[in-house]
Order: sequence, then C-alpha cells, then structure tokens
Amino acid sequence: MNAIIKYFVVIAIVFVYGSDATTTLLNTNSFPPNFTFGVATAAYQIEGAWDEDGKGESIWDRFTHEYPHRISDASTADIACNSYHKYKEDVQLIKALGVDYYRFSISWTRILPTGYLNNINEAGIQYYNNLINELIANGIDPVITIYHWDLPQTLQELGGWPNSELVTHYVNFAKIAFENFGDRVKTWITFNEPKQICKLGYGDGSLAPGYKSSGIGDYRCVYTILKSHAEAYHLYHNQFNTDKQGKVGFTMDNFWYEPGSTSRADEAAVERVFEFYLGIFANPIYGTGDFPQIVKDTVGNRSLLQGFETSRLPTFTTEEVARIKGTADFFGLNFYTAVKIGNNEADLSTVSWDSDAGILYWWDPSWPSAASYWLKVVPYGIRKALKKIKDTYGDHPIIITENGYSDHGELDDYDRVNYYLTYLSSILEAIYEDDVKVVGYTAWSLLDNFEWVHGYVSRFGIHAVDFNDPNRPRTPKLSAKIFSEIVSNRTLRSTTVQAPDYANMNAPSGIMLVVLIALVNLLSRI
Ligand code: GBH
Repeated sequence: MNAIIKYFVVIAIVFVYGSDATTTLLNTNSFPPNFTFGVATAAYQIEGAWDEDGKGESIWDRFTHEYPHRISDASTADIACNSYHKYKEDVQLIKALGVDYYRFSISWTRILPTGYLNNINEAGIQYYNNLINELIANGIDPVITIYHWDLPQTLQELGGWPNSELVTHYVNFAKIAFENFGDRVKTWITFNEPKQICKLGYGDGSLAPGYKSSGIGDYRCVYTILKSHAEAYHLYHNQFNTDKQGKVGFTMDNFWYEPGSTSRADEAAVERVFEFYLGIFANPIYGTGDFPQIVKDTVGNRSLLQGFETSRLPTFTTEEVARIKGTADFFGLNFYTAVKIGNNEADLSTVSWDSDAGILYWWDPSWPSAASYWLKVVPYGIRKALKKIKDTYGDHPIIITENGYSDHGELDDYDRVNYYLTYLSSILEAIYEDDVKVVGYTAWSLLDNFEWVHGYVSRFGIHAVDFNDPNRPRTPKLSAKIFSEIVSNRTLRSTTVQAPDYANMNAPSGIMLVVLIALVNLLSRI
C-alpha cells in the first residue's frame, strides 16, 4: 500500500479515537431526582460595608487594615462586591441560574458588633432577614454558614479560637441566628473549613489573625471549634428544630492525597495526612467522637519526647466525646484539588502540626494549574476522596459545599467550564459507580470576590465583578451559562460547550501511541 495513504489512514483513526476520547468521557448519567444545586459566597468576601450600620471590627478587618503587605494586591474587603447594598441584584443572578439554594455566611460583628451580648445590632439582623426573604420570594432556599472566618476582634483579644471560652460566645451567636432566621432557614453549616481557621490562622499565621503557634495553639483551636459545633448542634435540635425539617452540618476542606512515590513510607504518609487533616475533625463528629488514635498517639509521644509535660493535643473527656459524636445531619465537603504527599522523617526539633503528621506536600507538575498556586485540575480526585470518606465514616449524606476554579477574570472562561464539567462527571461516577450518597453540589463562587490573602488577584466567580467601578457591576461568564444548563438539564450531556477532559488525557494518549505503532506495523505488512 502506498505509504502516504497508510499515513492518512493512521491519522484518521487516531483522530476519530482522539475526538471520542475528549468528548465522551463525561459521565452520561443524570443527577438523582433529589439532588440539589447551589452557589456559595461568604460575608467578608462579598458584603463590604465593613463599618456601616453599626457593624463591629472582625479579625479580617484588622488583618487587612494593619498588614496590607500580607495581601497579594494590598487590598481589603471594605467594599468588596458591595453585596450589603446589592443583595437584590445578587438574588436575581442566583435566580437566573435556576439553582435550588444559596449558601452564604452571616457576619458575626454585623449582628454582635462587640462580640458580646451587650449589643445586638438590629440593623445587622435586618440585613439578613431582607436577604433571606428576597431569596425565598424568588424560590431559592437559604443555606447559612454561621462562621466563615470573620471572628469579632474583641474575641481575638481573649486569644481567639485557642481559648475554650469561645464555645460560649459562639453558641450565643448561633442562638441569635437560630432565633431570628430559623423559621425560614432549614440548612445550617456551623463552621467553614476549620482546618484553615486553625492551621493557617493560629498555626503558620498565613490567614487572620496571623498567629504562629503551630502544634499548640492550632490544636487548641480545633478543640474549641469541635466543642462549639457540638453545642450549637444540640441547641438547635433541642430548642429550635420544632418542625423537624432542619439540618445542621459541618464543612471541612479536603484534598485528594496521592503518595509521592510507591514507597511504603509515602503510602503510610498518605494515611497519616488523611487523619491529621480531615480525621482530626471528621472522626470526632462522624466517627468515634474522639480524635483519631494515630493523631492522639503520635502527638502524645512526640510531645513527651520533646519535653512537654502532657500531649500538645487537648484530651476530650468521656462526656465531651459523647457530646460531640454524631452531631451532624450531613457531611459538608469543600473540595478543589489533589496534592502529592511524601513521608517526612520525624524531626523532634520542630513543633508543628505538619511535623507531627510527618509529611511533606507538593503538586505534580503535570497537573494543569488554576490561578491559585494550590489549585490543580485533577477531576478523578473528587471521586476518590468521596469514596474514601464513605469507606471511613459510613454512608452520610454528603453535600459538596464548595467546588470551583480560579483564573484572572476572563468572561469566556473555558477552563472553568472544563473544571466544572469534569469534576461533576467525576461526582456522577462517585454516585453511580461507588454508591456514594452525594446529595448536593455548590459552586464556589457566585461572584468574583475577595480571595483572602490573594485579594482580587485570583477570581473564582461564575459572574465577573468590576472592582474598578464604584457600582461593582456583575457580568455572567460563560461558566454561569453552562452551570445553569447543567442545573436545568440535570445531566452533563447536552451543555452547549463540551470541554476536553484533562484528567483522562494521559491514559488515552498513551493508548493511542500503542495503537498507532501497532497500526503502522500492520499496514506496513499489507
Ligand atoms: C475555600 O478555601 C474557602 O472556604 C473560600 O472562602 C475560598 O474563597 C475558596 O475556598 C477558594 O480558595 O494548600 O496548604 O498551600 C479553600 C482553602 C485555603 C486551600 C488556603 C488552599 C492554601 C494553603 N484554601 N490553602 S496550602
């Protein structure tokens, strides 16, 4: 056969195979009938109006005002998206998406400006009542995160979360929320990402309030948060959930942890990081009621070897274990990415959460990156993480309370569309292949917003916000259109954009190469 014809036959076959590989890898199932979709934000990241109508100062107000150099673009969220004044417009954007719910957080110092009960700010309560009523009038369920990182500065003056006294203050705040909003709000998240609150806020100091007390203060923070969560859960179910329609959950962030090598040491490091990063919260609430055994043993032993008189990890009493165990009606999961984990030989000279965990982490250079350095596009990770959670803690209903992608604000955000399609496909696989009870999915975020220490540099919104315009106009991105199509179709099949699946590309292109070589051999014999 003519060599040129052979060449074209091979190219044609590879083409057909290749296009098939990139377009049919999205899962073809429909989302289950009761599956719900939503979008999320957080108060400090969008509201602005940082000192209006009686609002008090939070640790994020203090952090951005006092340490501008710690924010990539030296920005603050004093105005942010100005959602305090533009919430009605936000609700119309949410309505246009056709989603079932809106997950937002309530600002503690808008409601309790001093952090204490001596000043209950009616204007703050009114703002959230207005927002909730507007949502309901537009057919959208409100989902409240009680704490999304904006602690009253006054409570930081007491030491913040490492001080167990904060349990009382947190429960006072939660009670006001249940009392005022509980008639209309049926889904509650007590805390968002406690690992970041503790490990970054009080451990390495990279987030507000910026304290560096890793291996001590951060563990005390974990202890306070778990007790605060449990008390709020019991309060709600004992005193407020009279119609039995309400649910209270806890939202943790988790990465998919992949061994850095095939060595047993790295595989053991993956098991440890799961317990030190997720289990430290999930085991008390969804498991035995106590910290994971390996965390207790490791921190206990290392503490003694380092000369501390007791473990640096606080110890729960039997009563506390009983009080915390089982205090969640769903498992809230913020999931974004995967990370490589390697064993780090125990070094007793360092006192820190990560040296207790005995791990190092890095990102595989082959993983495509979002604008956030830590966010790599690894869609299969979400399926694997969901299965691991189910296998470890049992069959809890899981709500993906955040998932999303950062870029620099482009309106034709194909990479974000690709991210949503491939991650949702992986979630469908978790549901249909692994039988994981995923009941809801929340896109982060409704709007481009203040991305904490990354300021306005990286953008997560499915709507763009022009931060240079005092009116803060919003513009839907391509991803908003595609997300609304997914929500209304309840499947990924018929969206108007089908993006390639990065995650599965390596395997098919490897297979394609083998097929190609085989074909060339075969054809050369004809
Ligand atoms: C969530 O945090 C937050 O809930 C939300 O407010 C935020 O805007 C959104 O996601 C996007 O970031 O990985 O150790 O190098 C995500 C948690 C916190 C993950 C910081 C990455 C970097 C530290 N992120 N973390 S590390």
